[in-house]
Amino acid sequence: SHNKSIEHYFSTIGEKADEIGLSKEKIKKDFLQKLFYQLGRVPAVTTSNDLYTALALTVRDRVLRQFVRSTEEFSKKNSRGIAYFSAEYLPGPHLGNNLLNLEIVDETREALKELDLELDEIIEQEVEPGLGNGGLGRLASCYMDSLATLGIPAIGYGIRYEFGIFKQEIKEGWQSEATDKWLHYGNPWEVIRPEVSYVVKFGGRTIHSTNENNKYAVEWEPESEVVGTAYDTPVLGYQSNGIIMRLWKAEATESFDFSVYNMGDYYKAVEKKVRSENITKVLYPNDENLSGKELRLRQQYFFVSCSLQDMIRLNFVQGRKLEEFHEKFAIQLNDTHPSIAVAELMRLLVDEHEMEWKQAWKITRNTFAYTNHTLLPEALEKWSVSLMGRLLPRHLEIIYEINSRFLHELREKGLSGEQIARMSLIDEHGEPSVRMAHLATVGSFRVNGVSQLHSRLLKTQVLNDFAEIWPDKFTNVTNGVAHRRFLAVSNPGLSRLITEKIGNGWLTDLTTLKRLEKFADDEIFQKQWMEVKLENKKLLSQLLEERAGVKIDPTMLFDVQVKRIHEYKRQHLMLLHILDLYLKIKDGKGENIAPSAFIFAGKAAPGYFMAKLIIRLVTAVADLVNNDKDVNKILKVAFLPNFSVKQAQRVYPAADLSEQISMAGKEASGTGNMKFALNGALTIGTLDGANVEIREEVGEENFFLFGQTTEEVQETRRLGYRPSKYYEEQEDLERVLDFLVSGELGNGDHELFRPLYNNLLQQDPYQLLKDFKSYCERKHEIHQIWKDQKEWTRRSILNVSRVGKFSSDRSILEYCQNIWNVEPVKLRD
Ligand code: GPU
Repeated sequence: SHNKSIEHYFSTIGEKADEIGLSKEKIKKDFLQKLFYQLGRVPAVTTSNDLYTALALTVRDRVLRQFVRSTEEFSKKNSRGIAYFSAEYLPGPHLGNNLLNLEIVDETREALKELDLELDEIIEQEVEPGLGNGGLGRLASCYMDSLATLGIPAIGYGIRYEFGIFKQEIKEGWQSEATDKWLHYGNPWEVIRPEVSYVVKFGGRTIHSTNENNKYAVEWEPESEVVGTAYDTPVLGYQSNGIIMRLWKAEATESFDFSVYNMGDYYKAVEKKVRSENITKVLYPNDENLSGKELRLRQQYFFVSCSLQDMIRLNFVQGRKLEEFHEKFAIQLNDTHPSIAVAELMRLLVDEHEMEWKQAWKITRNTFAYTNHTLLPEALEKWSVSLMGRLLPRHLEIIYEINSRFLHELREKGLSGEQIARMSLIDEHGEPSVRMAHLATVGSFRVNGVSQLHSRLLKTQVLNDFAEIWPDKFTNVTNGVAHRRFLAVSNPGLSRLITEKIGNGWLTDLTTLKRLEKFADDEIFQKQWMEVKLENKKLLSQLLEERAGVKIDPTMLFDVQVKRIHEYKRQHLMLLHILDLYLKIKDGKGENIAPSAFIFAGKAAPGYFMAKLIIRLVTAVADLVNNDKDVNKILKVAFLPNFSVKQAQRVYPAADLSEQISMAGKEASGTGNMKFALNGALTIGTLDGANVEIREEVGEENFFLFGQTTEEVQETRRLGYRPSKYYEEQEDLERVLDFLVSGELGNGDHELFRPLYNNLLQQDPYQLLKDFKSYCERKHEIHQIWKDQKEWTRRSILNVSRVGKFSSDRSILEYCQNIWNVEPVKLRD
């Protein structure tokens, strides 16, 4: 059926597949032309990057064609457009995904084969844009995929970081960071729009006056200005639509350069240029932690201001009045990183477009919706009032004005002084600061969390005061994942098997996977299912041998935890358990242990000592286990360096067991949990984030639950948690913890892991010791079930057939219905 729909679509406007380049012949011809005319190469003399670039350019033409068509359609419909504001995106490699969406994978493979080239090798060349830290950035890109597929007029605004998330290398067991030069080989996917650019001001002072019409007016006299230029990357949806991700790059303004230049100070002019361009130089590598750095606030304001100016321009281009802005657009704030937008839109409307405050506020509050992605106190953004006043003096005034009107409202409602202080946009404790989550909540028409549990905790705890006065403002949208990328593109074996059984309807409606359920007990199907998994595990084994130097028998149980390294995610709980198994085997008590490969990957924020020490512990445990002849037939441990979307696509298809073991109440949703389940891994997990809903969907008998609930965690803390109690009471635990400081790990250095040991025994803020026992028990049970491969496979099939809910298509439809009030625009019949 491939090509049908696109062919059909274009045939309605009188074009044939060959003309629009979907045939093998045309792809081959264009590829050779790109190679020759764009790169000056003939097939006999090329580098692998030439081949990649030529193919990418060939595909890009087709992508752009789709995009232009959709833009025309969208503008005819003139429905409300969605602007997704996100400081991070993690699109992953474009090529394979675009081929799938254009439905030209086979044609392209054939075309290349005729030239003696391998499509998969070329795809492998791509360097992905690492413009995000982890889940939040990847979610933004999953949503772009679904917005495009569902035909929703949308644009993703963000920052074109010159250096994305650092490249992680492991040196002597430690993480080391190298700069990510993702643009080094060029970027064939973006289109530069030099004429789409805006001036952004910083610093200086405000001048308040009454103008000639006797109107109160404020002028912002900045200290400096930079220009933001748009770089567009088309994001294709499955079969038809395309939307853009518009990323801003900072450049020096001409006027500023010239004025200094004319004064004869050439170096000063250049210095200014360098300083301006610094803004979009590098992504802050902190995940769920504040940097509090001025440059970060500059980045946030810079991209938000460019984006809002761009939207206001679009609003006028489309012949609309500014008063209708909120009818034309909804803006989704991806966490508080872009929340300065609330003040910026007010500034643009009131100061630059001379709108009355009240009307501007009505528009603003009907434009923004805010998604919260964490409850961790250390991740709730705050900016010191003094920094904000220095960098964005007018915005600080606006925030004070919003706040004074808001607090006035609260007083009228009769709230207590204490409650009002808690709700204020300004935190007066210690150094005064602006609470960005409060600004986002007050300035939005809707606030959502990212899983049922998280949204409930948001309402009852972190933003409880707000939920009480505005109960209808709060809602939930459980996260989802781009299943086309994370199943169709990255797991072709399983996709083929599924499609053979139930057809390919799952590509556009993941819930149709439930048709697989009736084959869960089918022995032939089980066997095919196991074969696919085994093939995927062989591929991952090869990768692990290359990248981690660890040889793994692909028949082992692949027990995997891949995600950012964070204490709350408890990678170290998994490590304590591995050490427990190690010691048992050494004692000759390993008879019940299923041969297991423990696979880790993930980056630690460069300044987060404990997280880096956890990585060091993974490599130390790997050294110990992999080199011990008594153990290494039963256990292997590997750390796959530099986890990325590209790596992720090779990991999920090969996993048997998915580790989702955060302390309950801490993981807002998790999305890796969904990707694993979709690829047939079973989950061991706590009742945290979306695990709760995954378990609900797959059935409790198909989910390995352990650990305390959120309520129990909180009760434990309330009662005065003393972790050493568990150390004293549980011999196994005592032995494992003491082993950390025995000198047997980390080349005989007793002190290496002392900080971790002390942390666990003295504070254990994430209650690992309390959950250790139930975790080990569950693991034991898992190992017994693993031995029954049929039973395991049956559960694996059931898991896949029941996770249809977790497509990002479903999430986006919920945003449309419950938040944005827009209907998907269907381009085809
Ligand atoms: N998340 Br806040 C990030 O990846 N980075 C952040 O700065 C913040 C949240 C994650 C959550 O930890 C994860 O639970 C969630 O699934 C994801 O955002 C997407 O909502």
